[in-house]
Amino acid sequence: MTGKLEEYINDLKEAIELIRQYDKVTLAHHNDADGLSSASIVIEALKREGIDVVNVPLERVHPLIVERLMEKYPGLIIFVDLGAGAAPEIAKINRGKNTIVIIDHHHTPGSRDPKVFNLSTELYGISGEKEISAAGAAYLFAKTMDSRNKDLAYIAVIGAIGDSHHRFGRLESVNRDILFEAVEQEQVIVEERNGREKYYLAKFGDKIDLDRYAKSLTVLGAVGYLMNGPDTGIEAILMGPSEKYWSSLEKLDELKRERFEKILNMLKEHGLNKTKYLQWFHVHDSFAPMGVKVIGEFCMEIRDMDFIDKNKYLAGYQDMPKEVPRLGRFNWNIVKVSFRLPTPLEERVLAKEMPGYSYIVPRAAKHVRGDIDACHDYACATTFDKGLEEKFAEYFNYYVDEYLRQTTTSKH
Ligand SMILES: [Mn+2]
Repeated sequence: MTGKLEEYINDLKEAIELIRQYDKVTLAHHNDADGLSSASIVIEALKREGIDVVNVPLERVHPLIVERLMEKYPGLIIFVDLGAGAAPEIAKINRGKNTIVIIDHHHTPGSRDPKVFNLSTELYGISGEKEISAAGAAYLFAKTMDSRNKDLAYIAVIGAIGDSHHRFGRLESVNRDILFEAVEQEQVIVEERNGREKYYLAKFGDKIDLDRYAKSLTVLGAVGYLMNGPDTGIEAILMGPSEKYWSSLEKLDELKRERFEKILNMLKEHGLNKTKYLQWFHVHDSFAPMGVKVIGEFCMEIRDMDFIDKNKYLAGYQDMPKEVPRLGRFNWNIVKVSFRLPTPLEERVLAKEMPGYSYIVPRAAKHVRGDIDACHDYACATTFDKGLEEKFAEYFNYYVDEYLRQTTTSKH
C-alpha cells in the first residue's frame, strides 16, 4: 500500500460525516487544470448527495481573500488543490468560527486547529509531486462518500496530467490505480509510444489528447480567470468540451498572443530595469483581464531572448486584479512578481555557484511583507504592495551577495 493510504481514507470518512451535516458548502479551488478537475469532482459528488455548492476559483491564497471568503460564505468551507500550505494562516483567520476541510496534495506545515481538517496527502506520505493529484485526492473523497462516484475516475486522470505527474513516462502509484479504474470504464485510453505512455479521453466520444486537453483547461482557468473561464472549464470536464469551449479557448489564446506581443515590443524598445543581479520589468495592468499566472508564462517565454541579460535574474511584475470571482472587489494595490532564470544563469544555479530563488526570494520578500507559495530554485513567485519593487530589488541583491560571501568563505 502507498504511504498511509488506508489512514487517509479513514480520515476522509470522518470529514464526510461532518460535511453531511450541512446542506450547503463553499468550495475554494485553484484555477489550473488540476484545480478545476478536483473542483469538478467535489461539486458533482456533493450535488449527488443533495448538497448545494458555491465554487470560488482562486489564483492564490491571500490572507485578505481568506478573510473575505469567511465573511461572505460562513459555515462549511472546503479547499481543494490549495490551502494546505497556508493551513496555519487559515486557522488563525478563522478563529474557530467556520468548519474548514482542506483536500489537497501540497506540502503543509500541518495544523492543530480542531476546526481545520487538513487532509493534504503529504501528511500521509503520499507525494503530491508524482503519486497523487488534487483531483486524485478529491476522487478518493468522492468514492469514499459513495462508491457510485467511481464514474468520476477520468477526471482524476485529467488532474494528474494537468500537474504533469506523467513527466517520467507514465502515471505512477495512486494516480496509476485511478488511471486503471478509468480505463476499465472505457473513459480513458492508454497508448505506449517510445517507452512513454500517451493518454486519451474517450468518455465523450471523440478521442481527445489529454496533454492538449489539460493545457487548454489551464488556459481557460488562468488566462480566462476573470472571464468566467473556470466555470466554462468545470462544465467541460463534467459534460464534455463543447463547440463553445474550443471557440472560447481560441479567443483566449488570441488575447494572450496580442498582449504578449505588445509588451514584448515595449521591452525590446525600452529595455528592463537593471540592478546588480536582478533585471525586472512591470506590465502594470496591460495583461488585464487575464489572471496573474500569465506573467510567469511570459517570463518563461522571454528568458532566453536577445534583449535579456544572460547573467541576471529575471523578474516580471503584474498588478493583482482588484476583482476576485464571487468575492467582489478588493481595495488593494498589490503586485504579483514571477521569477525565472535565463538558461546560462540556470546552469550556474544548478552548480550552486549562484543562489537559487528558494534561497533569495523568501528572505528578500520578508522585508516587503511578501507572501510565498511554493518556491523552487528555478521558478518562484510572491505578492506584495505596489511601490516596493525597488526596495525589493535592493534586498534581492543583498541576499545574492550574502550567499556569495558564504560560499567563498566555506571554500577556505
Ligand atoms: Mn494540483
